[in-house]
Amino acid sequence: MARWWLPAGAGVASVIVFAGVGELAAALLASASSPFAVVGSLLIDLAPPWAKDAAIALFGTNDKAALLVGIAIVLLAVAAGAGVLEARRPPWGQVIFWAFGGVGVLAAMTRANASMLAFAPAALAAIAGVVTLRLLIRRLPRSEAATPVSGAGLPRASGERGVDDDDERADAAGASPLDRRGFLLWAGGAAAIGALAAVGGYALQAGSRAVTAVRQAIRLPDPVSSASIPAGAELDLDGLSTYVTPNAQFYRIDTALAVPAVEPDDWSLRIHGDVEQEVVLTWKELLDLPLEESVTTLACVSNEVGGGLIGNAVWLGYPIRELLARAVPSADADMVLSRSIDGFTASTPLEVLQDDRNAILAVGMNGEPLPAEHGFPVRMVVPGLYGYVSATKWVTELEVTRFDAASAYWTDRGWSERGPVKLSSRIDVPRSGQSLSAGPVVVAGVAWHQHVGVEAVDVQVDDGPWQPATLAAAVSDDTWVQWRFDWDATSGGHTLRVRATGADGEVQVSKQQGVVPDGATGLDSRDVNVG
Ligand SMILES: Nc1nc2c(c(=O)[nH]1)N[C@H]1C(S)=C(S)[C@@H](COP(=O)(O)O)O[C@H]1N2
Ligand SMILES: [Mo]
Repeated sequence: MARWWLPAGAGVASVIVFAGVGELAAALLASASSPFAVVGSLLIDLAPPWAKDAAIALFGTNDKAALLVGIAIVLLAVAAGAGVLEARRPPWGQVIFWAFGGVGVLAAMTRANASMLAFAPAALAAIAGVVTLRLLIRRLPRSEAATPVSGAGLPRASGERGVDDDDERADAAGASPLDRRGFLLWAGGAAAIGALAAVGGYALQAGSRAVTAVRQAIRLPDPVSSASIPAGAELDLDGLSTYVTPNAQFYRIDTALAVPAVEPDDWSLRIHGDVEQEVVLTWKELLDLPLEESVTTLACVSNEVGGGLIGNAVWLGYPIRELLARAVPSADADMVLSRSIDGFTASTPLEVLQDDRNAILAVGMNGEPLPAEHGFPVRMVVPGLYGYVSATKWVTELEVTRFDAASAYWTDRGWSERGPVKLSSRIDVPRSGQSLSAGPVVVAGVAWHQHVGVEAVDVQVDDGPWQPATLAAAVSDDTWVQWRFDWDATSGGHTLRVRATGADGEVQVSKQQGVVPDGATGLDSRDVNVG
């Protein structure tokens, strides 16, 4: 049998593992980032019009399927070559697999509204492919692994591999070459596992594919009242977080291994528990209600001082207080336990959902239906509380109850049962490591104290006095506010510190505390070197 046959098989088995891990990871981590799908989409975007026309002429409406089959054929052929290459000129076969992964990562990251984990499926696929390839090539039967060396005992050209190298390889890897039958079992097993993962991953994504299609077709109703963002809210400084955080950049935190795929037509919200009147609300009923736009900054209790687990969005939704009024909570109830379709729960003080703040059932985020990973079709947004006690995504139930009668997901894991957002501030610019020169330097960032408001922000240089920063405008106290401080920088190393003061006179706590159990405290600082 030809020398290349088994190594080529190793390459093919490895690429099947590559594809399988890619699909499975896409299903679990980053819906819509399957390496196949994103590379296909990239090719469609890059294809010149004549190629598109030709494809449609040839394959009609099956042009997309044809494209995927085409990608698969090219992938298999190149992978077979990579297997042969790896047997003869390692690590060039692995390099080809890394390149597969690189193309997948690039294609995923350049998609419009790519999630932050978009790179993961292709990256994990590449790792799995390379590991499989190395594993299989090391187990190649000796006779097959050999390079074309003519005649034993002849000196080999440097860099060429010969039979003896097998022993080295075996020692290093702790794996020894197998006989042909054993090798075929390994390669076949790897391919079978890969194929299973691919089919499983593809099937797991079926729900999210269907929901993605439904989501794209949704046209949300116009709000009865729109949010208007004052021109002065956006300082528009390079490196400063924008006032409104684009959906693709919005942090994502949840316990969902796979993003729940919820069909709006199957969705309903049940309000029950200590209420006079149980209320059930369907998607259609919700969309028929007068929906309002509001701007609210959402923050995670796990956000470290200076961290990025915070974002500000324009939400479209309906006040929860109105729905609670229909249900009529009993007089002794003090908490609403919201529950998502995947079992996550949050405990929100009843009075917070009944006062005049914009505690809403949200259906829209920054002008589009909620992205799947941000709770499509419906989530809660409550100004002033950390997400873990208020911002239930894929919400399906509001149970009116008492703090002494029920507890929520994170409370059962050591976090506080209540989670008001702590007054805090962050330095965005200068970025760490940014090169600065003496003279005027802009220091800027954001500060927040949701539902209370930020009164002032001060900046301290080294151990100098606290100096007032300028605050930008904001829609309301429920959002963060940008600030800037114009610093006359002198050469040398300096430490910049920021401290916010709330509208209630509270000064940001400078004592450092970790995030458990109810949010971090401390001041954000930046060490800079002025040249
Ligand atoms: N269903 C569900 N909703 C959830 C969570 C979750 O794990 N599951 N996490 C909460 C936490 S801890 C936060 S900080 C916010 C984050 O919302 P985001 O991912 O849209 O930024 O969602 C909240 N809602
Ligand atoms: Mo969170």
